Amino acid sequence: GYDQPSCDGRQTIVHLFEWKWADIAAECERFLGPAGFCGVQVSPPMEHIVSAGDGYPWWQRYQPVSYKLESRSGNEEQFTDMVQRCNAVGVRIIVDAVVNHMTGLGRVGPGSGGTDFNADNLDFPGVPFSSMDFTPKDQCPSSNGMINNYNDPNEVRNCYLVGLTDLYGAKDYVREKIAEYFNHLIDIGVMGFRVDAAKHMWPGDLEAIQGLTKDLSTAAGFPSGRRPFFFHEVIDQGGEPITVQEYFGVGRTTEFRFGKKIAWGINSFDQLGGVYDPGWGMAPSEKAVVFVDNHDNQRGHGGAGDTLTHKFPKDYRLGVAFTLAQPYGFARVMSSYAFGDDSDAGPPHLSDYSTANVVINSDNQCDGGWVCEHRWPSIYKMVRFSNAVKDTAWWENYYCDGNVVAFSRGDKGFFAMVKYGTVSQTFQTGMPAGTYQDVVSCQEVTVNGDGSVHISITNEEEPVFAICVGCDC
Ligand code: QV4
Ligand code: CA
Repeated sequence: GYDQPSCDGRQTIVHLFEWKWADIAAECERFLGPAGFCGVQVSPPMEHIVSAGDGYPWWQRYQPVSYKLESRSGNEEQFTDMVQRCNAVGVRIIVDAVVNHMTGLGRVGPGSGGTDFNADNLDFPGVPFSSMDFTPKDQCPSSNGMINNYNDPNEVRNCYLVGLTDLYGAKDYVREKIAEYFNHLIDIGVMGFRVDAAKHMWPGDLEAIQGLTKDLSTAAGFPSGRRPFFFHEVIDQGGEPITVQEYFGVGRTTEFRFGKKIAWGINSFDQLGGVYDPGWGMAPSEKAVVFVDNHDNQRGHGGAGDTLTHKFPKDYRLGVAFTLAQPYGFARVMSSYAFGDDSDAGPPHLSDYSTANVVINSDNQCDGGWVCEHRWPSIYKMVRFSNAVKDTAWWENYYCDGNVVAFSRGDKGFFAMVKYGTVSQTFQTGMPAGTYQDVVSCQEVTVNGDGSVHISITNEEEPVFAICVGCDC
């Protein structure tokens, strides 16, 4: 089904936000493959607007001009090379698919691939889309044609999201053009799609579009008959008529409530036990994509508020480590660039505003404005833990005293973290007796015959401990 990633059971993807294709290819080979990542969510690869007037912001890439693979991250040849090199080391590519709309009103060409267009005339010759391919005005109930009222599903789906020209997903031609874009990417070897603004598309239209997609490419190493993985960006925090549940037939959904729960829970450990709250309408585990923050809410865009980010490194590490240790949802790790107070700022760039290379220092951490949370030890090492415990049920032996949280994952793993100071304490695990190495600190511990273990967490900046069967430090 659409909700199953195809990466041999690996459990975590990373969003390499605004990275160039050549850098992602290198990162797959030198880091993500060995670390056990399932895949990479890449920035939208299609042709987009170029807006000097707005200072070449990151959000240019959420305004499609055509489905040519010509973006700030590179061209089609570079994209294909990335997909092949990542696939070769078992890391799959997930494309951020912006198909609810084309550019904002008032925008004119050329786009990043040199293609002309005129948004006010609804003319996008690079696809081509013309005025007949956009949602007819009489389908949008709002007075100015924009989405103002999120309590009206017709308005949310049929009007313009912040002035973005809304594609008419009910139309066969539109569905076919979007599916053609997806199939082109599937032929190149991608594994799946994060559907941008899916809340603004009718689930029935998505079902029709996805129904036109090919199975994953066997030439790229996928088993025959495998459907692409789809997850849908639906910001549902309760309180609006559009819910994540409407999208379960077409894949997984982004579960924004999880990130909020993590922020609250890191603030007050007592709340962490309730990260999955079905009473709040949260998606069941097998339908949820979970994350601590994303490229929007880390900078005050969609769904912001109560969000942990790399700007608070210790809390952030605790939040992500806990996310990767616990059993709910399919996890995505954010990898950012520094943006200070400028929420529009694009990625690190050269004087011509082309994206700068990612810089990796001798300590394996990033530089040059790239934050690379995914390389922080207590984050990437927990990817190994989550892979090792994947077949276990919900957590067991859950312990929380307000300052320390610990739990085991069946007979495969045990996790603990501390909020303030250090800890030296005995805990109950479900693990077989033996000697294990904490994947984070590399210290050795012994699990006794009764499953108990005495551990010490002494690194106050990275106060996370995890042992698992078959994991080395
Ligand atoms: C401006 C005016 C409008 C006017 C319009 C047309 O503000 O009033 O109608 O011009 O003249 C940018 C600008 C925005 C501008 C718009 C159109 O910020 O001011 O409108 O472009 O030119 C990203 C950014 C947006 C950005 C957009 C397109 O976050 O700021 O808009 O890209 O470049 C909701 C949705 C959810 C969405 C979230 C942000 O339910 O789906 O808002 N999240 C996704 C992406 C997000 C992206 C989009 C959707 C759109 O994750 O990154 O928006 O593709 O919660
Ligand atoms: Ca729409």
